[in-house]
Amino acid sequence: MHFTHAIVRAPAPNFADGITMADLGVPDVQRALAEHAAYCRALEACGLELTRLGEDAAHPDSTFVEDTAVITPHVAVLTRPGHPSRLGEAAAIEPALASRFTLKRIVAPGTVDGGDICEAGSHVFIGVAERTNENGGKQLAALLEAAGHTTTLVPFTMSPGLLHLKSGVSWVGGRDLVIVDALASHAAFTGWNLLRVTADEAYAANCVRVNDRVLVPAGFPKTTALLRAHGYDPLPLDMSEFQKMDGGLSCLSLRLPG
Ligand code: CIR
Repeated sequence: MHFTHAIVRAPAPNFADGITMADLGVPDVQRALAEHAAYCRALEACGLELTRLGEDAAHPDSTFVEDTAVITPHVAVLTRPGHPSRLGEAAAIEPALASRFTLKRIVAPGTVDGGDICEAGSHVFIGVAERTNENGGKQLAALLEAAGHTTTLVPFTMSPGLLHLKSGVSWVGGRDLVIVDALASHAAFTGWNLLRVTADEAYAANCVRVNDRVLVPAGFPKTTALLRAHGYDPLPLDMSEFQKMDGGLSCLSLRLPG
């Protein structure tokens, strides 16, 4: 998978009013902006051209753009986010996507958050829990399969630290999945090469392969070493303020294949 572009949206001034289950305190918006800027520089360093959308104070969680769409080399799907306060984010990002892609859509009563969708080459794992419901997961599976992907629905139990499927599992290349203990025994991942993060580094399971690098949250040395040991080139980024809002590295961008 080679990415050439990404869409990002900086956190709005009311970013701290978003949804969170994390018990990590109130995020500092200035610091979040600095972390977001560093994240954007990292994507550019990986060779991506960025489309920077304006801050959207109508949606405090709108910096987490990944949840609004699923973009693969073969199909682009506008999601229908699963939390009522985030539903409007899909319409807000639609113009930026419609200018590039012929969009498919998840329709009611289906809901899908992009954070539940884990692409692993041409195979796609579709997490089903609170945000992505079974109806939405099946709609997405049908759209992806019509475009040539294979899919697996992965029912899981949402918990603090595991808001989305990708909070707990990321594909980094080949058959390699970085994964938390809570998901490692799931039948969906049988036959994959599981790079298990330790419980104290569970947040680092949300990492992102971007061309030659793997973006990882800073402060998780065992996961960074694990990735290096498997031949990957990790690029640590400070994510502290986004972690306070249950956000992982992947959710801050929509990466677009070239
Ligand atoms: C939410 O609860 O929806 C946001 N506060 C965090 C969303 C993070 N998205 C993601 O990891 N894909």
